[in-house]
Amino acid sequence: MKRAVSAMVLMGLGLHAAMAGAGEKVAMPDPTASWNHLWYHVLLDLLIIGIIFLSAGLYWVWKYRATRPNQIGEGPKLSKIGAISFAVVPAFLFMADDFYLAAKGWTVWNEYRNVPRNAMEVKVTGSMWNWAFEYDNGVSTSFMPDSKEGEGLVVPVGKPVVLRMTSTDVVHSFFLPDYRVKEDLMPGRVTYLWFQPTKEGETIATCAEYCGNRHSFMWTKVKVVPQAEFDTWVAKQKQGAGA
Ligand SMILES: [Cu+2]
Repeated sequence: MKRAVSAMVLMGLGLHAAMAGAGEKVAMPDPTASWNHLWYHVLLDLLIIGIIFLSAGLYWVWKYRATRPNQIGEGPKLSKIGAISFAVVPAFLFMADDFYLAAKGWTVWNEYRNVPRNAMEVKVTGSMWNWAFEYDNGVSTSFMPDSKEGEGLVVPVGKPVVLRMTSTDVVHSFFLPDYRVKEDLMPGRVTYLWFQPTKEGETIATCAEYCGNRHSFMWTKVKVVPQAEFDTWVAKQKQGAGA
């Protein structure tokens, strides 16, 4: 019994140390990659811990099964230390993992709070129930979810984008699911989030804080285009505004 418990602990700790070591090597400039990495880490940890506990459970179910009808079972006698370890060791395994993941999450969050110097800045205003974007070159766009009119957020690929955000009415939250980033918007305050558009194409951002009747319709297109196409788009928007 004691041997089974210590084998379980050693296996768990060994695997975890190996995984922790592997995690340290990953560079984390892109918040999307960092959050993804952390998420896969959580899944892997749960899988390993799950397999360890499930195997131990199944083994004991098999070992202490009834072998004849009306058998009165008798549990193994544990020493005091055995009994205490039986409760403390699995709890410690879980907690060590929780603390490790919490610390990792804290690290990713702190890194993510630093905006790259070369980031393109876009001002975002959330209102019940749409989004408006203002670029520092003077271009401004919006998106009307009902009519699907408006350009939404257009950004060039490969350049970090920082959104400086505020709200005109209630609390909203700008959520970019494909980029794993989300931040609240409040009246009278400017909050920010940044992301690294690595792939061309269209995705969506949606409000993630309940803000009234049409909250679920409060979304916008987010388009990632090549730099040249972005420059042409900016020129066209400026022309449109001037005309
Ligand atoms: Cu909202």
